[in-house]
Order: sequence, then structure tokens, then C-alpha cells
Amino acid sequence: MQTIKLIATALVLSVGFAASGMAGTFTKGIVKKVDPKSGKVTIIHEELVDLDMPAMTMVFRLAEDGMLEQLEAGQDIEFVAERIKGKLTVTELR
Ligand SMILES: [Cu+2]
Repeated sequence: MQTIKLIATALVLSVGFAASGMAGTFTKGIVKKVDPKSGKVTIIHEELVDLDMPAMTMVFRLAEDGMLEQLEAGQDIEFVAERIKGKLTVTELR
């Protein structure tokens, strides 16, 4: 019974998270490198709370092609990252 309660609570929480997660959490980062060939960007990012990831430098894919043109090395950004089909992807930029 306790287990069912826990599962129900987890479900409610994850649904709530998914709904609020539509906007995503913006994280600060600095663009280290933009690679137009692969359409990927290297970002020195602060902690990604949605992904439970500490601050680090890593490569992200971009959800939309147009995002690449908005980015250049050395730029300060705020972005939302999501795991899409197992690949870490920038889904929003500002
Ligand atoms: Cu990372």
C-alpha cells in the first residue's frame, strides 16, 4: 500500500514537472565554440538542475537550425537544455 502511494505521488510530481517543464529552467552559460558543420555548440554551463548535472563544459545539439546563427564564441547566454532521444539539446535561448 505504501508503495502504491509512493508511485502515485511520483506520478503526480512527474506530471506536474512535465507541465511546468514546458518552459524549462534557464541556465547561464558561455559559448565556447560553435560548429556550423555539425550544428553543435560547446557551452561552459552552470548547474543544469532539470538534468541533475553539475557545472561543466560540454557539447550540445540545437533544437532549431536558426539557433546556430544567434550564437558566437565568447557570448554569454541563458538556455534551456533537454535530453531528446538521449542527446542533450538546447531547446531555448535568450
Ligand atoms: Cu554538462
